[in-house]
Amino acid sequence: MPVKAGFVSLIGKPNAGKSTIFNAFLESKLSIVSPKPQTTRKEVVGILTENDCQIVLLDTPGLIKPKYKLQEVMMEYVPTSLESSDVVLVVFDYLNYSKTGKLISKEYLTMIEQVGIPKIAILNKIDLVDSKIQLIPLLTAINNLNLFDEIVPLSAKDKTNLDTLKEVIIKYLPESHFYYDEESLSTLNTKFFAAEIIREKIFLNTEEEIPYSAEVQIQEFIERENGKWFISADIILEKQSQKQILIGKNGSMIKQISSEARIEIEKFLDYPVFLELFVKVRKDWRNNTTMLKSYGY
Ligand SMILES: Nc1nc2c(ncn2[C@@H]2O[C@H](COP(=O)(O)OP(=O)(O)OP(=O)(O)O)[C@@H](O)[C@H]2O)c(=O)[nH]1
Ligand SMILES: [Mg+2]
Repeated sequence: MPVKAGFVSLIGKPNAGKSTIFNAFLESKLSIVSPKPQTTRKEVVGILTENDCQIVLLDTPGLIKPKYKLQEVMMEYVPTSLESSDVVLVVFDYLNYSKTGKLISKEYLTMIEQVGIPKIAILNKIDLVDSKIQLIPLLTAINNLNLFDEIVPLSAKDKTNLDTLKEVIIKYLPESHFYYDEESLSTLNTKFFAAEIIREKIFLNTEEEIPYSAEVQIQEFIERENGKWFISADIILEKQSQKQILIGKNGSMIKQISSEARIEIEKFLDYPVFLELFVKVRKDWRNNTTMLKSYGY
């Protein structure tokens, strides 16, 4: 039997649940998740290989109108992911639609319209309805776009209907050789995931502009005695006042972030880790092209 393989991008508004779907689908937490919008900043690659198919899933930053350079770069990942994709999954979430009554901006609708690949709409967060009837307005609105080959309602949180999603993706996947080793989970390295885990803990523990002004750079990632790994990372902020908040009273906030991050990094790597965090200030880094480049954007 011929094998199928291809690249599948996940796009949609911030907070729609793209990264939660990505992790649930891959049964592995590779992409960071938070209740705040704009958690994902770069393309995250995850690979699912089964006997006769390989799905290379691409998680992307939520669609926004950029207000500063970092957001401009974040939005460049979306068309780039689409260009390399064989199938696109556009995520709509029940909660956002029930609050705003809006599906997606015209600009991004046009972008999706123009890609000549199969398009699957995902209606996420269906766990929030008591009755399926409540989904009808959103289903109708998606259907009226006349854009999608399929619509899959699911709950990434409850992991319902993910098998249907997989079947639908495979249906539209081209016949192709595998792109990566069957054992590969991602093309990204452990440094990337460690930095992302630290960034997630910043998103979960801090408020207002701090998570958006924070960048994480791994400085050292080395094995020390007895198989214990030493990781040191810089957390870069934009202002001195943010540094004080992130450190917290007697260092309580940074200790909390560091402890949560270390536990999760250890779980991810499956070995003990010593994590050291340094908080630095680089004025207005989000608008500085040279700094953004040096941070891998
Ligand atoms: N109730 C419910 N909440 C969900 C579901 N999927 C995701 N969420 C929540 O929605 C929030 C946003 O989830 P993310 O996966 O980070 O969303 P995203 O689309 O990746 O967001 P960005 O990276 O900011 O673009 C988190 O609080 C999730 O727990 C779902 O199926 N049901
Ligand atoms: Mg995300």
